[in-house]
Amino acid sequence: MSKNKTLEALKHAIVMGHLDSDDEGYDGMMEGTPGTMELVETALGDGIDPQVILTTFNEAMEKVGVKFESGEYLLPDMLASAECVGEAMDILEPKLAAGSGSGKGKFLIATVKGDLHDIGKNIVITMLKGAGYQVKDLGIDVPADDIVAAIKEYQPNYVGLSALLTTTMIEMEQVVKKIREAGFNDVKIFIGGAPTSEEFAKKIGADMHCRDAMDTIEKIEGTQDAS
Ligand code: B12
Repeated sequence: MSKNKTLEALKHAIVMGHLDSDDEGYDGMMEGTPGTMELVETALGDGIDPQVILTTFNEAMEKVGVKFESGEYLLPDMLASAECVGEAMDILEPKLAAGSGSGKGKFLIATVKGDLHDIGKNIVITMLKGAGYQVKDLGIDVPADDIVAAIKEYQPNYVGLSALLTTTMIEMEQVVKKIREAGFNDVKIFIGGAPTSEEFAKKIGADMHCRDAMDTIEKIEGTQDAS
């Protein structure tokens, strides 16, 4: 299979929630054919850059989102695709984090209260580790007060907040407010997640908005150059 075909097949497998060859996928017909796990191994074996594989994950999940929005997919279908990416990240993570140190600073990250999405956050974590940052992950659905308490304990240089819902991105404003009220004025606050934007980051007083994991690395390295 050519590299492009492998990536197309991988995207299709994720969209269809086809985890591995034992799994029947969304249409119940895919058992016995290579699934997400086998195709990620094939892609790596073909020498495809793990970053390119990550982009394929993104494209697949975009497509899943469109299917959900149109009513073609229900929640369990979206979850099946999410599971594919989650499991496949376990294969990719060691490749992306290879050769990492932890000397560039501490990064505390959380998905804000009310929000259960963590695929994007986990990709950002892997990339940060790979770039040499020490990362503390507070997980999903994290209340503002818990984030502030963790800052006190962990003393990070950076705090990252993730939200995928228009209803939960509003929570970020509370978190930023509480962090600053608690006197943590030097910690740099990064935000991300599909509904967020640079304009929104400015509005709520966050220091940085990042479109994706690559953008996060570029921007955080920019803050290192500046210091
Ligand atoms: C997978 C998924 C789920 C899974 C999540 C599983 C998991 N473990 O994460 C499940 C099935 C649980 C789910 C549930 C729901 N979902 Co959902 N979900 C998605 C979907 C399809 C993909 C999200 C994803 O993983 N994208 C891939 C990753 C790699 O991209 P990303 O998250 O954007 O992350 C990148 C950047 O944003 C950035 N980034 C992200 N976070 C951070 C943080 C920092 C600090 C930085 C710097 C950068 C950064 O870097 C990341 C990597 O490049 C999206 C569709 C979409 N297009 O986003 C809908 C979507 C987000 N969900 C949606 C909805 C409505 C829901 C539900 C309300 C459905 C329901 N009726 O119950 C629930 C809400 C549950 C909750 N309380 O959170 C809507 C949101 C609509 C809106 N505008 O608010 C979307 C957009 C689908 C749609 N088109 O309608 N969902």
